[in-house]
Amino acid sequence: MGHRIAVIGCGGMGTFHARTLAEIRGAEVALLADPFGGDRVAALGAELGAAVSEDVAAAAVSDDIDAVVIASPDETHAELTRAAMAAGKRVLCEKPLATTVDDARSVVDAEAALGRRVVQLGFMREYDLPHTQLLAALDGGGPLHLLRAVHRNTNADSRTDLAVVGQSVVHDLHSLRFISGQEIVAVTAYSRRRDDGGLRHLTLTCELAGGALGMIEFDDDGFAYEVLVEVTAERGTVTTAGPVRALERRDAAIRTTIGRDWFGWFAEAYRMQDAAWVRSLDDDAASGPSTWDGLVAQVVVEAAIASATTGERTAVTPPRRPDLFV
Ligand code: ISE
Repeated sequence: MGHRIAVIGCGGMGTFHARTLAEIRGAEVALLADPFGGDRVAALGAELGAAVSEDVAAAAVSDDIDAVVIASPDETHAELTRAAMAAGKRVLCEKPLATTVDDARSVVDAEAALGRRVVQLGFMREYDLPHTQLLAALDGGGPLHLLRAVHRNTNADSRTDLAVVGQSVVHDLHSLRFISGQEIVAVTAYSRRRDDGGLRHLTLTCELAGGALGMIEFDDDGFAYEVLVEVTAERGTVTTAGPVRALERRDAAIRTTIGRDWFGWFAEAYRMQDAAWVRSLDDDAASGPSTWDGLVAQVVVEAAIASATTGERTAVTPPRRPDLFV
């Protein structure tokens, strides 16, 4: 027996969380909620010994559980998080926190009103071993000058700009923030679009408050799923992986080691994240990436979309920061 957890939204991500949590000591997956789950989620419930419901709103506040993982569609994250918080639940909310700045701010304000952190946001790269090693290697390296983040996805079909930037590039924006410890103050986007107008390639030059430059290179329709980070500091350059991978991909034996999606690349990071969240449930307050990180990221997401639309350098207006997150 452990913390009784509801997983809300049991598509690819929610199913992954449910199976991952079921392996973690101190966690009991008690409830799976998905309005469209059907036989698939019923089978998952049977596999994990969890109750199954189609009512996500009720699941978020159920007396039968004490913590909630929110992995439902992005536009439902903020409302479900607010409801779960109001019902006294601890929350692990998948990114993005919301699909609008106003919605993200409403969650931050609701948590600030509670006076303690109860939500962890699913920016799981903070738990990824290469990212943590890179951070450790930068210790003592002096001021940061240049951060480069490469993100290749394998989506053959177009997505809206909000989906591309708000679901995917948001990870890279958060990486720049947590690696540098600096806020992004302005963004300049260059983009190449697909024939139907969807974003395929996006580069974002991010000016950081401390003077460093962040470069994000994003491809929504790459050959395989890859995420790389390289940071140049005063006394050297550190990278999470060598760019030679792109050439090695021609070799079939190596190609199989690079997967088509993030479940392979980041599986261990998700496990570490979920385990850290379960451990934190024994503490009085949540830790890890916060709703504040989600709000700041969403503000930059909107600036990046504006820049990709106008082609202009776009300043980022910092949101008001409640004391809880200082
Ligand atoms: C997806 O939603 C994720 O969360 C992955 O981590 C990210 O790399 C991918 O681009 C997103 O679409």
